[in-house]
Amino acid sequence: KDVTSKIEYYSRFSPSPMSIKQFLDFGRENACEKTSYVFLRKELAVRGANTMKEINLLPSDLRIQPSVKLVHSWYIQSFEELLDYEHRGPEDSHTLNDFLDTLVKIRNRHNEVVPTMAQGVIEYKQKFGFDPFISSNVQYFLDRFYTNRISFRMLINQHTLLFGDDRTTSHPKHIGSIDPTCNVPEVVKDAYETAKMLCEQYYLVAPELNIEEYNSKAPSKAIQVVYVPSHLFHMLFELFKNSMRATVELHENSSAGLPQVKAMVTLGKEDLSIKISDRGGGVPLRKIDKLFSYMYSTAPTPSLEPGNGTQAAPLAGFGYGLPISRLYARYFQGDLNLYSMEGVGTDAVIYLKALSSESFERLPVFNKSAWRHYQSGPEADDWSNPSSDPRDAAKYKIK
Ligand code: W6P
Repeated sequence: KDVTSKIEYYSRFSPSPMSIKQFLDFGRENACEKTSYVFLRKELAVRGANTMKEINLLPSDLRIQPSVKLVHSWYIQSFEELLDYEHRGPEDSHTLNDFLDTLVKIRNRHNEVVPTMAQGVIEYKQKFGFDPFISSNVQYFLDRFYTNRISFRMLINQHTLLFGDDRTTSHPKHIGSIDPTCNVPEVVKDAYETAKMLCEQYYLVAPELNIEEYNSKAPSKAIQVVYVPSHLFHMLFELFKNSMRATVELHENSSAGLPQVKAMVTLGKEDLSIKISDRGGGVPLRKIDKLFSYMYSTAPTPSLEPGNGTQAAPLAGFGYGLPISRLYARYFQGDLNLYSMEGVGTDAVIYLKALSSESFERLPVFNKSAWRHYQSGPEADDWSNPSSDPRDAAKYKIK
């Protein structure tokens, strides 16, 4: 009956991935609150239990940091609140209303998970320094942990938007958080304008935007997709902030003005692709992986340091923006890649599935294979290392 054995029990189930199409069908035709309730009380417990099993496998030096323990306690608390519904039937209207309140409470409790985990990584780094083995464990864990969180919030949002009080205030065309006719270039412009405001606040200037569209299926039609616009906005906003910062910092003092940031939106049979290109000087290949690294990219937030309170927040670069944006892209079977040419500029490409029947959730599963990832020690590399065993050319000289 104790919470540990319940976590054991629910973690043995694998999460059930939903496709965007399923989310839609569910919300449109037989929008049945009782069915949704019965599905969610189990599915959320399963997804929560799977993640808690992985928290337990984190390196203990990291797991004992106060911030990590705090986040863990939120998961236990929310899991226990979900267990209260195990034996409450869907027929009682009190059950359904209480469940809605519980979901909102859980969502709010977990609002600060990302900055709190980042704080935990900072605490660890201050005590133990940077360790490449721990860093690869943290990368593996946080990618899965944040994907789980994205999925948890997706499920909660769908239920509360379809059946809760905020039902009437939401966009009439949307099904929960999904826009069945999400106009991609519109979201690109929207994200650009928002980033532009921040950029102008901080630097007093911002590069212009140039958008091109190629709809290979219907050349004269707007490019649309069945998608969660807030996820798309989140990714694009992050990319624009990075592109603008690089552009302004490289060209601030140039008389020629700022080079445009270009966006290209394309639609093919399988992929909907969005490329954001800047002429911000680029990033060497060696540093590209680091842009997605949780452990490299966590530094104390400058604006949170004492005596820094009145300064405008810097545009980007101190946080989890890029790795989490890539998780949003991958969550529905897409991806986010950077192609940089050092000295000139960077292309960032978001790939989405063009068909909603192909965008189903990509979810972490806690199993033996996941478990093994946390056990393996730092193995010897199986590629040559340029610094080890330097050849003395003289040895091979023919005398
Ligand atoms: C840069 C670095 C970067 C990261 C992500 C997106 C665009 C850019 N541009 O220079």
